[in-house]
Amino acid sequence: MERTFIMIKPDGVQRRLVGEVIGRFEAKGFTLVGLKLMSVSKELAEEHYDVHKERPFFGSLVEFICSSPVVAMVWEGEGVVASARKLIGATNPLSAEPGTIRGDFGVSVGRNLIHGSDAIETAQREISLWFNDKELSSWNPTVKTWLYE
Ligand code: DAT
Ligand code: MG
Repeated sequence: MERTFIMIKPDGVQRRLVGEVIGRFEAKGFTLVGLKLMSVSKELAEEHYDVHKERPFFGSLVEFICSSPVVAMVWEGEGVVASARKLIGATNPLSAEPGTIRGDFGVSVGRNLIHGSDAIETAQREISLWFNDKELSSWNPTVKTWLYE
């Protein structure tokens, strides 16, 4: 089953949006298989955002991610990687559609509340970067007969 890595960034935690975000993923029908609140080291933040290391905002992005705790999660379900990106919305919250997390709760790109893996291969890389196997639970969601035909 497909999995994706989702992180509620420091602004999302500080603004008390953890329950709201988890509620949206649950209500959609995805399954939570990993969850932890954590302070992020500079090394982990730099590795996570390695693809952006040449961008002008890289330093401030890493500093921001390390500034206050984040909530790291792994969610599971058919098509969850692409669907999570839709639930999250466009990178710039001002351009993000209403009904998306960024569209409903954000006003600036440097405070866009949440990260979601952008492709299946990225998700695999990010999940193994943030979680070890023992921190992930494969469980049988009994609701699935009401979610999938
Ligand atoms: P996304 O998080 O939607 O995948 P991204 O991978 O292009 O977006 O960028 C990673 C994060 O970097 C993004 O969530 C916020 C920050 N960022 C991106 N573009 C930025 C910019 N032009 N100025 C400041 N921060 C930016
Ligand atoms: Mg990205």
